[in-house]
Amino acid sequence: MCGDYSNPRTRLKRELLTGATDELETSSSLCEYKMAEPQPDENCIFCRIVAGQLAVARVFEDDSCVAFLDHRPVFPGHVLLIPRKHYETLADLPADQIAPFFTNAQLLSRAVEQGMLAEGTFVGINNRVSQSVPHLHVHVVPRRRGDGLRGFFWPRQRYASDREMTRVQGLLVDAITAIRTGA
Ligand code: TR5
Repeated sequence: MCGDYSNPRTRLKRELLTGATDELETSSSLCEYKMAEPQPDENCIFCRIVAGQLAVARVFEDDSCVAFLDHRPVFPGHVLLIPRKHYETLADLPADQIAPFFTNAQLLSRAVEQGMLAEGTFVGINNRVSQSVPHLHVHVVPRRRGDGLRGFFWPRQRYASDREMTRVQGLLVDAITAIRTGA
């Protein structure tokens, strides 16, 4: 198991698997577990943006989130939505923050479309791989037909067989069940 025990979720997993509790309070289920409040990280560029220490072109903010223009946009109007608190990836976002966060992502996807007279948007999150800033952020990029971006940015492949596709389906169904039941 990977060993970043400063991450409460990782520590909880270890606690569940080994019974080790360190200084943490024990918890009988993931639902009861109290996540430690994340502290602003002075080395994090997005925490510094939230704190107003770096000038950015803000387009939206509320109690939980800030949104601003990406300074190297894919297209003009490319916005980043971030939680004020320092959560590294989507997996780290607490359950009670999911609705506010994605409600704001929806608002921004409407606003980017409307404000930029775009035909659509691309909405995406890099988690760890290709994530250059380790503070959760949603990209909202205005899209137009013929704008040069082709769906996802990567080449596609086919499953080797229907059986292989079924095998992968099973892996994901099992993982989803394990996460939902805390197994
Ligand atoms: O590669 P990922 O998905 O992590 O996206 C990070 C995004 O943050 C990139 O699209 C960058 O262009 C954007 N970024 C990085 C900085 C920055 C920013 N957007 C606005 N203002 C920024 N400042 C002041 N500093 C950055 N390092």
